[in-house]
Amino acid sequence: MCSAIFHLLTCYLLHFAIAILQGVAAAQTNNSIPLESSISPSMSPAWFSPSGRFAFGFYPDGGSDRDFYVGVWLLSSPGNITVLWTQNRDNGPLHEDAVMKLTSSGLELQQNDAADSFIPFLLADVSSASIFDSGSFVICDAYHVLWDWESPGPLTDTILSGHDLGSESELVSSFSETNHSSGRFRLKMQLDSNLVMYPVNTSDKRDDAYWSSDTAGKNIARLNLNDHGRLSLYSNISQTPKFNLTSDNLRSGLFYRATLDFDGIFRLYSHDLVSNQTKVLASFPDESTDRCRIKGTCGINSYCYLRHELPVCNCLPGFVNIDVDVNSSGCKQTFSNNACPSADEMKELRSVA
Ligand SMILES: *[C@@H]1O[C@H](CO)[C@@H](O)[C@H](O)[C@H]1NC(C)=O
Ligand SMILES: *[C@@H]1O[C@H](CO)[C@@H](O)[C@H](O)[C@H]1NC(C)=O
Ligand SMILES: *[C@@H]1O[C@H](CO)[C@@H](O)[C@H](O)[C@H]1NC(C)=O
Ligand SMILES: *[C@@H]1O[C@H](CO)[C@@H](O)[C@H](O)[C@H]1NC(C)=O
Ligand SMILES: *[C@@H]1O[C@H](CO)[C@@H](O)[C@H](O)[C@H]1NC(C)=O
Ligand SMILES: *[C@@H]1O[C@H](CO)[C@@H](O)[C@H](O)[C@H]1NC(C)=O
Ligand SMILES: *[C@@H]1O[C@H](CO)[C@@H](O)[C@H](O)[C@H]1NC(C)=O
Ligand SMILES: CC(=O)N[C@H]1CO[C@H](CO)[C@@H](O)[C@@H]1O
Repeated sequence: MCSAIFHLLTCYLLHFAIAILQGVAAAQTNNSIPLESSISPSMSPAWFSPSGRFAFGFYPDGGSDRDFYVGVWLLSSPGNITVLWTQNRDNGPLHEDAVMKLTSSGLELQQNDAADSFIPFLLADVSSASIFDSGSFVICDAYHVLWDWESPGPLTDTILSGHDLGSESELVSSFSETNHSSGRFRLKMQLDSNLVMYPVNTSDKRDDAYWSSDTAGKNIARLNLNDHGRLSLYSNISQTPKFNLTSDNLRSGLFYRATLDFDGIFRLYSHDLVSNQTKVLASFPDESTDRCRIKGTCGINSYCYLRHELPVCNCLPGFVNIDVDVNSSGCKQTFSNNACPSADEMKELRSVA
């Protein structure tokens, strides 16, 4: 709520500033992106915040330098980006010839090598866009924020300081550390006041859950991450938290985010943008949790066991990985082999989580 007012003000002031600056030399640093500006992976891949640490634009993903996605990221240390949000994460990658342009009708994405490549990100009467040192990226008309990825936004796997995961909203983990398409886990702020983690493609049933805040019926409407790195649960009427998941961090000058990581653990991170250190401040469930107890870690027809505390997925006898490169993809039957499992294999199966 606060941030909406903040954005309203910034849009208004922005417009004001542009009006004043017309005919005057451009300010040293400014985060206003004028209409008709464009970005493209090969030339100018992104629009940057004043500090240069936050950006909206094309980033390479999936371990390839030829596949790009559009999103918001943090330059967390020299040469390393931390992706905070991805647009159309499940639409497949874009290529080097893609161009994103800010026009009065929104963000237009063009890609020459695909027939259906023109995907306008439709809005009306756009006058500018801005990216801030808070990670906010907003598109404005003359006076209002028309679009903001955070509030209430099309979130992916992360919330930033000052933002909420509202009632009935959920975060969905990324596919892997380097691929930000939808992955295997979700964190949901339920209508019944419980904050719960499930594998994706399950209904909201207790039996499917692998973690919960245990606050059902406690009149909780949102999970919030504040500017001091405190994760708290709030009712929809009070400005004081009903439950704290973490406490305020006393150190200042840190940027916080909370991410449902690809391994199904929801982690609170701090980023020190001076020393460029990233730290994990809290984890839910706890890091010491047996990873095989995180439901959904291994796919269908496979079982999970720990090797050096990390989960490994093996197919049941007579099955092979659906995707040979991804053990967690689950397994399908091999029709050439329908022999019964051997006694040894049966023994191993007893440790199935
Ligand atoms: C990311 O993973 C998804 C799901 O397996 C896949 O469809 C997509 O092609 C991958 N993206 C990249 C860039 O490898
Ligand atoms: C931290 O990262 C920024 C951005 O890449 C860089 O300019 C700065 O020199 C780095 N600071 C340290 C202490 O490495
Ligand atoms: C990038 O981050 C990784 C993991 O946090 C770290 O090991 C690596 O040193 C970083 N690279 C640079 C260039 O800072
Ligand atoms: C979930 O369901 C969707 C749609 O059927 C499918 O594309 C996706 O692969 C499933 N995800 C997992 C982890 O099974
Ligand atoms: C607040 O939450 C309660 C139950 O959680 C709901 O009945 C009520 O309509 C909500 N009020 C507002 C203003 O959203
Ligand atoms: C949560 O933390 C804040 C800040 O430390 C504190 O004021 C508040 O009393 C705590 N709330 C609960 C329910 O513990
Ligand atoms: C995935 O499966 C391959 C082949 O079965 C195996 O060599 C590899 O160690 C497995 N990796 C993980 C993380 O389970
Ligand atoms: C308000 C302001 O100064 N806006 C400028 C920001 O920088 C671009 C060029 O990068 C100018 O076109 C804007 O006028």
